[in-house]
Amino acid sequence: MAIEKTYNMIKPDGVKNGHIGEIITRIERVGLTIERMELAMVTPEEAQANYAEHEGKPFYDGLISYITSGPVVKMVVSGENAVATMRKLMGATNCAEAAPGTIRGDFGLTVDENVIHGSDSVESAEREIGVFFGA
Ligand code: D4T
Repeated sequence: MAIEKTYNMIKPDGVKNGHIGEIITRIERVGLTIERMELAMVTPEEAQANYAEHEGKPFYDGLISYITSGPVVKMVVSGENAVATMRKLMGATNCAEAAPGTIRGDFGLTVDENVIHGSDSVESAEREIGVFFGA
């Protein structure tokens, strides 16, 4: 199994509601490595680049204003199978459907404020790390 890198981001609701520590604990506990980490605001340019695939959808404008509404924690996480492992830890996109024990299942209630982002493939991770940390 190859070592992968993935991009994760604790979203504004996760930061505002005080879940940074517990989320980081879960990532470390499973054996993944946090390689880079920064508390920052997402700029409108970064938000548009990250969510280009959703432009035109009914939830797009709300998504951009939410993700730029307060500080986030940007992370590069690495380890064996890091992309799939992080998505397993995060749970389903909609917190209302995410299983108990997952980050979204435990710390969120809705799809529009869903606590954490994680890349869906190694290719997306490379692109997103470029968007949020530079080349
Ligand atoms: P992210 O990208 O935030 O990790 O989420 P996912 O990869 O799990 O889910 P996604 O790309 O389908 O959605 C991106 C982002 O949009 C929000 N969203 C999504 C929303 O507000 N309303 C919706 O109906 C959907 C489908 C939540 C995550």
